[in-house]
Amino acid sequence: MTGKLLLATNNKDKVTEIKNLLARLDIQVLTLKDLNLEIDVVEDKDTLEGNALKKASEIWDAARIPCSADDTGLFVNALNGEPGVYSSRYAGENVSYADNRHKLLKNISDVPDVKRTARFKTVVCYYYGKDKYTFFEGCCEGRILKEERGEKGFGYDAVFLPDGYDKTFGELSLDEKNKISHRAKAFIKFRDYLASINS
Ligand code: ITT
Repeated sequence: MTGKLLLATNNKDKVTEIKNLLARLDIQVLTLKDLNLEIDVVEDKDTLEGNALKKASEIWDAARIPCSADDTGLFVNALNGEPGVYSSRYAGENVSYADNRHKLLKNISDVPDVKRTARFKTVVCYYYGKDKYTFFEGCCEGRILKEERGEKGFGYDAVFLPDGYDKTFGELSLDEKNKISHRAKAFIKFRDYLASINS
């Protein structure tokens, strides 16, 4: 595929992962920073799809370049799916990743190991023209540990142990996380779609 793709995110950790995932495509991957675009889309929808579409469409309106936005949440079964869509501001507005992790660990401190199951889910919205868009999704099942392990990754990575692994996302390298993560699964579907429509 040739052409441009604008990553509609202000999260530099996500940019690193997504650039790695799309590296093999013949495409110019641009960031908001590359275009000096300062846009902070308010994520006020109550679904990942709603927020991903809102981010992608508002940034397409501003840049008129095909763009992808992903919205991701960590859904913890013992907390009825919290923090879910509200993962970035679980501990309040303008909080750190660590604040969110601490609140999560506190809220499930009494939950026994077998009930600490959780999943990350990512929805990617590819927006390529006025009201022209499509979605791709990916999930990763795992469980929440009782304490943090590892300094790699970002967000809730240090407390999430993916099923079948003895290392948390905070202990896995970027390449290892990008083989199994929610975002990887969604972006690999997206990458294959882009490759297929341009082959
Ligand atoms: P943009 O909306 O600008 O893309 P964001 O940080 O708000 O950035 P999301 O809404 O997709 O991104 O993600 C919500 C939060 O979920 C994010 O701030 C992290 O705390 C957490 N998160 C997302 N992806 C994650 C991952 O792969 N590993 C760990 N935590 C993640």
